[in-house]
Amino acid sequence: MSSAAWMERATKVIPGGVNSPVRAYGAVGGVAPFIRKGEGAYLFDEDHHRYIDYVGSWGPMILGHNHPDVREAVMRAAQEGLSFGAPTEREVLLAEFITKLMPNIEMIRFVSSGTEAAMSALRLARGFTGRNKIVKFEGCYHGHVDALLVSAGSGLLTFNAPSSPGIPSAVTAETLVLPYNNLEAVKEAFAQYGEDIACIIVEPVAGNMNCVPPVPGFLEGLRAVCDAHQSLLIFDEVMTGFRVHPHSAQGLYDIKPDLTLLAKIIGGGMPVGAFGGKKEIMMHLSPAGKVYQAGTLSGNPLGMAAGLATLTLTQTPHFYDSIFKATTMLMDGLTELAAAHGLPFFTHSVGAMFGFYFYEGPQITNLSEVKLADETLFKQFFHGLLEEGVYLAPSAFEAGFVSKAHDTEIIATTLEAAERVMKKMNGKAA
Ligand code: KE4
Repeated sequence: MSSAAWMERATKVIPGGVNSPVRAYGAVGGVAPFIRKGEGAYLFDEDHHRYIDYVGSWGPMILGHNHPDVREAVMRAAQEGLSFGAPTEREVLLAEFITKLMPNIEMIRFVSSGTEAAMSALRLARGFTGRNKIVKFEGCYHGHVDALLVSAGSGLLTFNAPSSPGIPSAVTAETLVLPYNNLEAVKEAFAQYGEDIACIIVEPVAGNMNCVPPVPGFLEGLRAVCDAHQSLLIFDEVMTGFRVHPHSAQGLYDIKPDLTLLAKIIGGGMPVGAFGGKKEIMMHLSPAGKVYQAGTLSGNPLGMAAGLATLTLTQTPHFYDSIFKATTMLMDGLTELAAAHGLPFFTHSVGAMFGFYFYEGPQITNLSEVKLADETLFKQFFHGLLEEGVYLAPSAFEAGFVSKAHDTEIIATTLEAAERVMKKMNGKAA
C-alpha cells in the first residue's frame, strides 16, 4: 500500500495519522513517507523509494540503521524475555558505562523517554532545593512536560503554539522563559527571583529551533549564576549526549552541570531516557530519598542492550573524528553550492548535528534570529531533496544528524542532489 493510502488509513485511528506531531509534515506540506525499513544511512519507504537519512530517528541512530551489533544484542536479550519489572544486570552495566564516560553523572536513573527524564529531573531539582521556580529558554524543547511547554521549540514552535491548551496557568506560573544565549536576561531574572529558582534547564546546544550553539561564555555564565544562588544547572543532553563529543556537550564545553538528561543515543533506537548527576542530589530520589519517581519499563533489558551496544561502538577509535568530518564536508559543500547559486545561506554545526538557514546572517544565536530565515526557500529545498532521495527533518526548526554510515561517497551524492535542487530554486528564487 502507498504512503498516501497508509496515511489515509492512519488518520482514521491515530490523531493526525502520527504518534508524534512533527512526523505529520504539517510544517512542510505533502504526505509523510511511511518507512518500511532502515539500513545504514538509508531509509526505504512503502513507495519503494530509498532515501539518504539525515534525521536518524531524531538523533538515536548515530551508528546508522540496523547495525548488526545492536540488532544482535537486542535479539540476545529478547531470547531471555522482554521485561521483568525487576533489577537486571544490563541496567547496572549501562549505568556504570555512562557514569564512566560522563564523570559529572555520579548516579543515574533510567526512564523511557527524554520527556520522562526532564519531568523527573525537574521534580528532583525542586525537591532537593525546596524551591519552585525554573528557568528555561525560548526555542528550547525538553519534551512535552507541562511546566516546560511554554514557548517550546520543536513541533510547538512550528505550529506557532507558544504553549499547549490543557496546561493550567498555575503549572507554568513558576516557569521563567528567557532568550537563549542572553546571559544579561538570566542575571536579571536571578536578581529578581534568585532565591526562589530551583534550576536552570538548558540545551547546551539548542537543537529544537534548528541548530543554535551557545555563544562563548553563555554556559559558563549559567554555571556561575547557579553557583551564586545555590540553584541547580540541568543540561538537557537528550540530543547532544554522545552526539557532539565522546563525553557529550559537557565534555566539549568543560562545564559541570548538577543534573544531566540523556535519551536517544543511549537507547540506540529503543525507548530509553535517563537523568543523573551528583550523588548528593540523586540520593533524594525514592527509594533512597523522598522524591518520588517510577516507571514500569524503566531500565528495560532490550533498551539497555541496545544502549550498551551503541555506546560501545561510539567509543571505538576515530569514531567521532569520522562523523565530525562528514558533517563538516556536508555543511561546507552546501554553503559553497548556495553561494554559487545566489541563495542566502547560513549554517551551524556542532559535532555530528547540524542546521542550515536560508538567511544571510551575520549571526543566529536565538529564536528571534532563527525566525529571520526564509521558510519558503526551506520548503522548496526540503521537497526538492526528498524527490532526489534525501530525507531531511520536515521542519525549518529542527536539527539534522549524521551517522557513522554516512561515508564520503554518501555525502558527495547528497551534495550532487543539493546542487540539482539549488539550480532549480535559483530560478524560482530570482
Ligand atoms: P522524547 O520525550 O521525545 O524522547 O524527548 C524529548 C526531548 C527532550 N529534550 C530534547 C533536547 C529533545 O530534542 C527532545 C526530543 N526531540 C525531538 C526532536 N526535536 C523529538 C522528535 C519528536 O518530538 O517527535
